[in-house]
Amino acid sequence: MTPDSAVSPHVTVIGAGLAGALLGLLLARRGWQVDIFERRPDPRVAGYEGGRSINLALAERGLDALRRAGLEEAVLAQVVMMRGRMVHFDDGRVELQRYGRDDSEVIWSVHRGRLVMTMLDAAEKAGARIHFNRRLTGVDRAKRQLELVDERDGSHHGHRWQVLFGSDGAGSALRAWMGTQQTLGTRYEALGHSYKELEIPPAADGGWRIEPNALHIWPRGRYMCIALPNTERSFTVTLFLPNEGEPGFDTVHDAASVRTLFERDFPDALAQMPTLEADFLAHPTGLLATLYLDRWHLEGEAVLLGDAAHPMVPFHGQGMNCAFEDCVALMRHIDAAPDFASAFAAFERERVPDSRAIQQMALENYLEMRDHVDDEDYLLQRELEQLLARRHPQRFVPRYSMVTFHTLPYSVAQQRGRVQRDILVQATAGLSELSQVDMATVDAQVIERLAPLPQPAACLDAGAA
Ligand code: FAD
Ligand code: E1W
Repeated sequence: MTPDSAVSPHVTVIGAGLAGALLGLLLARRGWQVDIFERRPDPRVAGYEGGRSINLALAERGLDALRRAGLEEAVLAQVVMMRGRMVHFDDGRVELQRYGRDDSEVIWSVHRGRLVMTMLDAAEKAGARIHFNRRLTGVDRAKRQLELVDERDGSHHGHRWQVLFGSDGAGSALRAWMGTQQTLGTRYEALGHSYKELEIPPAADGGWRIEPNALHIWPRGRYMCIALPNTERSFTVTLFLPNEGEPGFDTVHDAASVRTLFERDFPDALAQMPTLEADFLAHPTGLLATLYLDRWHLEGEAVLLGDAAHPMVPFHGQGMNCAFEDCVALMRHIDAAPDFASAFAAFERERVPDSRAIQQMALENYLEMRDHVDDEDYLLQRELEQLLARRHPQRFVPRYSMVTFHTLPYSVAQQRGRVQRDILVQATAGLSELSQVDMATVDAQVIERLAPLPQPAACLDAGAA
């Protein structure tokens, strides 16, 4: 479908966050007349007031989408490379565990606000109209009229719509309204854990206080801290704790209790956090949950994407990456389908299984990082995994790598990950060293059960030919 072939070339996007800004840009580039409505003020004027983590890990899926949008260069000019996870063990040991094979397999720490602003500038240049301070509060389906409120003065505004794109995040107002028109098949799963953003500022001499080219993790069993570098040479630290318990956000709730927790469990981080108590008290506590939906669209009238369609826990660092991948997939279906109803249905059919897969893998990654990083069986399995990845680079690709450095569908990464784990568990059962593993049998298993992955370069060549 093209804007010329459509009944109306007007489309309306709700939310100018990560997904909304990119989708608005892609739609405008194709010639659609785009109106984007955003609850908050223009971050380019008002300064970015992101209520959530100030930086994000950008991986291959997100970068691939930005590349297609022509924004790779502009975005890579504002990132910090992260080569691996720097694990801070509770005995004080620190170890860098590389994410990939070499510096071609790394992830990038990017400032959320700056990234959104880069995309908004490009969207406006492409002709999109962005309306800030406009919160969606209601939809009139018969009159095709939106109700919007300006939160600064409470004033009400209207807008005529033809097709609605819901990129208004995890608390989506459009999703809530769609749920009043048809069953969406929603299932909410609270994690029982929340998070708080803290800071490691630059050193007195303006330098980095800890290693900049890594994602730092302090795993502590049922809870943990992480830190991502900012280009300003500071780090955004995120503390993840159960809502209740020892420790939990119910008992860690004031300056004294947060200092006690950090003195006991995160002393090396505490030494670099002069504003710990002030940050803890000033910043909101964020909830974590997964929301599964069976339906993402209402006929050809409305569709959900990004966090509005599939809120997930953040432990794989894929929420934004997945939202960007959604935008590219949705555009592909709009291009190919005869009308919005069939485009949205095809998008839903393709992406619901993939979003389920990354939602589940994100949950599993929380347990893996908090608990297993120093468990013996787990370490032997990881050792064998690395060996198999070297022996069968086309077939045995660690699940983390399939998710982070590849663009094959998440559901394929999950399925191959199951087969790989099965091979690792079977091959190491009852063993304590790599030298005891029967490699001939394991190699045969890999060849039998894991078809070679298509090579990205080969795909491109085949496409060009
Ligand atoms: P959002 O970015 O939330 O954007 C929604 C927009 O809609 C906002 O601008 C909002 O103001 C606006 N809006 C909301 N309601 C309305 C309304 N009624 N009317 C109009 N506008 C409205 N992902 C990664 O890929 N890597 C990471 O490292 C990573 N780390 C994370 C760490 C934490 C602690 C958390 C919580 C999440 C993390 N994520 C990460 C996930 C990522 O933040 C989300 O997946 C991503 O923001 C989703 O983009 P979105 O555009 O769908 O939603
Ligand atoms: C990444 C918020 C966030 C973002 C991330 C990651 C994690 C832990 C978290 C996953 C990971 C990059 N991860 N797993 N092991 N090390 N890192 O890869 O984005 Cl909590």
